[in-house]
Amino acid sequence: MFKHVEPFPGDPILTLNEQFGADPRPNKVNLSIGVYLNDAGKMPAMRAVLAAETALAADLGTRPYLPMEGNAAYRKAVGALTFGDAVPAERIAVAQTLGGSGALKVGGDFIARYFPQATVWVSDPTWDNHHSIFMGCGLKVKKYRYFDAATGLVDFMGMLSALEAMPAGDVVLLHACCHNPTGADLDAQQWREVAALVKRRGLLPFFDMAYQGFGKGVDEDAFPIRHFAAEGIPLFTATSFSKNFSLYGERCGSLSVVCADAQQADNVLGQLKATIRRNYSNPPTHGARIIARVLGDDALCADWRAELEGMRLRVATMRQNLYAALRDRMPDGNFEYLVRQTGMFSYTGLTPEEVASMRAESAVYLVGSGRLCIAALTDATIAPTADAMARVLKL
Ligand code: PLP
Ligand code: TYF
Repeated sequence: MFKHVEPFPGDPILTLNEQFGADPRPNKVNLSIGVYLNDAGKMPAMRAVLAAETALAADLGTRPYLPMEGNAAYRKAVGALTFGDAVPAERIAVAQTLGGSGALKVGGDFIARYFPQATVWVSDPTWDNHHSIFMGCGLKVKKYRYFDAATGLVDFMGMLSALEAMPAGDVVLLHACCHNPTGADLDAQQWREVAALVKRRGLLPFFDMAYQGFGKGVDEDAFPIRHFAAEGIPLFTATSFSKNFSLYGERCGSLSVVCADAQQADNVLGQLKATIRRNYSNPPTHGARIIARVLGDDALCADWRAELEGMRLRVATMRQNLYAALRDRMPDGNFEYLVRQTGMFSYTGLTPEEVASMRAESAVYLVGSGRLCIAALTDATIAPTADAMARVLKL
């Protein structure tokens, strides 16, 4: 019956993570999967999350299904966290989703139904799963110029000319901050230019914000989304609380659609509900209750923001320290890209062969593309990582 089912080659990142788990070498360093670790090398349980969870434990009660669109308090708080006061809430359809991935899937299904001719344009390179998710929705996916390997920064002119050439009505996927996998982001002025172009050309932006708070700050990272929305551009936004609440397995995210008026937003929300109903019916309760409680309580929210800011600054310090360690070992090398890129990742420019050699000889794991997860570095792993890079680069 199942003879025609081919083996799954595995996800490039998740497979590496499994290989890392099975690696018996005690000094191994995992800089492959995109997770934030604290300086003890552990995934943190955030203070405000634990406080909210303790309070919720006193009030467990029954566990009915949530509505298709999710927890109402969560949706309201997430809308405010994403959009600030850029547009009235009544014009935004917000659904609770299964992480950022679920938001992309629900959004992709909606696009496939209401904009079936649209191509989804993703940056070259992008998170691999963008291709998989949108193609899985039956959409055509194409790449736009984004990264300049020579500078390690955005090829902004290349990006603008690619956007200029897209047919009106096509969807353009934009990383709001902390570009995965390159760490190369646009600055505020560049975002303003992109907004003007998108508006003039009638493109439909789909923001993916999986790392809010890890770039410049919680509100600063949402700037492009708020700016586009304030410019009156209809848009989609997928957000994720996996990293900034360290709640990976709770699968908390959101999909928002900014519409022209409240009537359209009502209709769009209705069709998001229909999409959710035929995918998984309704989202889980626990993580959304925690997040709604934290975001809805001034003291807990301030504590969450403060702890997240500490995490953001720790990543920035790891960037500086890796940069300094590489410069010490390879004075002729150019590692400026590390301190010019932002967020949880950097694209090192290491080849797949060099990455494989680092893994085989030094037990330091990067993604084959050369992506290094800065957020997983610690004081203890900077030196072995720099040593491993120096060994393969031989500068
Ligand atoms: N989008 C990007 C760019 C990501 O890097 C990730 C996670 O790594 C996601 C979406 C999905 O996030 P989640 O784990 O919440 O599904
Ligand atoms: O490291 C990355 O880019 C991600 C990590 O459900 C990830 O692929 C892992 C599991 C998941 C979503 C994202």
